[in-house]
Amino acid sequence: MQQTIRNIGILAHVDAGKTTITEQFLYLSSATRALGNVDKATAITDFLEVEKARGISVRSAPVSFKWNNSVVNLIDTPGHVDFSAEVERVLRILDGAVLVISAIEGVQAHTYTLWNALQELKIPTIIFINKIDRPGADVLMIIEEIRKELKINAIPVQYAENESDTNIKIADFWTDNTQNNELISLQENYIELLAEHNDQLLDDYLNEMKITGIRLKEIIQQLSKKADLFPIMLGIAKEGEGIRELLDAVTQYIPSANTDLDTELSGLVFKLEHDKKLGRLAHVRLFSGSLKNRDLIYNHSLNIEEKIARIQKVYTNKKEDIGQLFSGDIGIISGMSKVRVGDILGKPEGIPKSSSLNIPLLTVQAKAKNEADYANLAAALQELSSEDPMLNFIWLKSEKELHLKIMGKVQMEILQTILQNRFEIDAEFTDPTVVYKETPLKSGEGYIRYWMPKPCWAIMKFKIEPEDLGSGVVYKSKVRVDDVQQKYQNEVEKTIPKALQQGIKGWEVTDIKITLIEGEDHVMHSNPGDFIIATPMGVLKGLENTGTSLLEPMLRFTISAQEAHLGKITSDLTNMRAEFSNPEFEDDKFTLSGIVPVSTSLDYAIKLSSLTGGKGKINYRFEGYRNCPDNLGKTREYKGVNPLDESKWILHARGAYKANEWNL
Ligand SMILES: Nc1nc2c(ncn2[C@@H]2O[C@H](COP(=O)(O)OP(=O)(O)OP(=O)(O)O)[C@@H](O)[C@H]2O)c(=O)[nH]1
Ligand SMILES: [Mg+2]
Repeated sequence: MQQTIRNIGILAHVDAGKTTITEQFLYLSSATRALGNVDKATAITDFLEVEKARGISVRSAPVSFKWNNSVVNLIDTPGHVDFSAEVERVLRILDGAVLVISAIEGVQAHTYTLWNALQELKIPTIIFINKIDRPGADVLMIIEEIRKELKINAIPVQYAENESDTNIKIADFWTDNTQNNELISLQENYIELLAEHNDQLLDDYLNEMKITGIRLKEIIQQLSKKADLFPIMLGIAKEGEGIRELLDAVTQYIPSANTDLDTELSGLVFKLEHDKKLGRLAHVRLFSGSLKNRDLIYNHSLNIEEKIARIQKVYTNKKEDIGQLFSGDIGIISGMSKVRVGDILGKPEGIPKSSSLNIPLLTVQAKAKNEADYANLAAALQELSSEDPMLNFIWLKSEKELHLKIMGKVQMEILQTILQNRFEIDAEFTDPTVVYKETPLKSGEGYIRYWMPKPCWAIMKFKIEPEDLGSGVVYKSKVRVDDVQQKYQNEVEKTIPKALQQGIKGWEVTDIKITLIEGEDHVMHSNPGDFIIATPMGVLKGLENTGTSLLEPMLRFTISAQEAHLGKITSDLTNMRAEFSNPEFEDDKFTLSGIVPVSTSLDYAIKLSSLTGGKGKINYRFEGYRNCPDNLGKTREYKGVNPLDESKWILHARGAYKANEWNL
């Protein structure tokens, strides 16, 4: 029988047991000879020093092993929201996922985010309820919670016997001839649910025919492979309970990758590392075609060809040369010096799109504790930013400032440790600031006549108008090509996004409509560069005329806690400028939802937890930007040379344009 391949991601809220499960898989499949342990800092996929020291995963980590005649490429992912970018990149290369939920903590904030993405991308997923050994674990209750909270079409394939006992046993849910009345009635309920998806089953059920467990499991398998239904399994990862069954399930409920070789190359870079000797190491999943050492391959995203040097694969803790890589598999390619994470190799058709989990809403400045390390720090951040482009690293050379975008404080602490361990740089960060944006207050015009010092000629008038929240940037030109040639107009359009990177309050400008309403070029004097230089001047002059208002990022939240804390929580929320609905009550608990600024709620999850003795929960997700009064937000100085400072700007921009380093 031909060997199949499955690329699986293991996902969960922080601490649910992903790395522990990965370790058990490796051990059980004989990929490793000793069982590693996160609590003893010996887990294979938590290999960074900082992961060992803190007991949390920070990076996605692929490993490979064989099970049931299938190659399983498993990617252990970090659960902390601050590292969502790592998970997001991995989501695009999966044939299936294991979503882990702790039997005690249940559905947590990040579980919702992950589930939404898995659904959007229609990834077949096995739900694994872990830690059923913990006192107070109630499997049936947690299954109901999962079905209700995630609004998921999920069906158990296992059952916990002797639950409140230390002798808890995981049994087959679809066993025939059971004497257990509770199980019989549960089976009936779920058969009805399954019958909604299968007409033959519905007929047989209505005709009271005997339906075997084997047949039901087959139906569940078919539906799971299409991501129409999701099996729920149970386990105690720490003790290896339920692991063999979960591994079997990976090969039964998740479809195998396309391993057809007679097709054109198509691959995606989902992770980037750096090696001192080999340079950039691109982790690639092939969706079709094949590759071998020294092949010249086409990078579709960069529109260049690069020669690959070596192809390797990580089985457990070290990389091994494999020389070639075939459709459906993942491997590590070295030799491509320009490759970036997210790049498409070969043809783009058929590569899954991405789904956004979280976007960084905070910005910080990095500083070297020792002034002499400044240039090294900049180089290190450049390298880290190529591995994680969401860091959005900006190096303002004239100000000697290093700016990054981050998701949260834990990410900042981890970055500091990585800079220390990997680059031997002592760095610190300023307090994070929310990433504000700005938008025009009213309509107005910006006029620019750039015709001195010669040779140059670009005359333009822009109309600037505010647009609805969340609408982004719209640009149009009403100027005829007789007045401004098309090639110059193209440069204007291309320069608009750069011109909007910083408005008059120092933040990115959005929700804006810009129309080029008048313009003039010159047969002799005009150059494309003149329009590139003039556009930011015209746009910023326009913004100066319209004025801008600040926008701040908002979160949509749901809080649930005990009724006794309602008064304190609502007063906290009011102080945080939250808008919220009336609470809903159930038993002695209440639930409340609304929206709140990111800037006022940064530490609220921790505060809520200490206020409620750990029982209160807050879930939130990014809602969008809203207007923010100037005195409650923050304006910044313009970074770099300001286009409104005309003579300085022209000098700077001409120099940059000539040197081909156009960087506003
Ligand atoms: N009681 C109990 N503890 C478990 C079980 N599985 C894992 N743990 C413990 O839970 C903690 C977190 O386990 P990890 O495997 O690091 O969890 P993770 O999901 O990889 O965490 P992050 O990668 O940081 O998101 C460790 O202390 C484990 O020993 C289990 O089945 N029962
Ligand atoms: Mg982990």
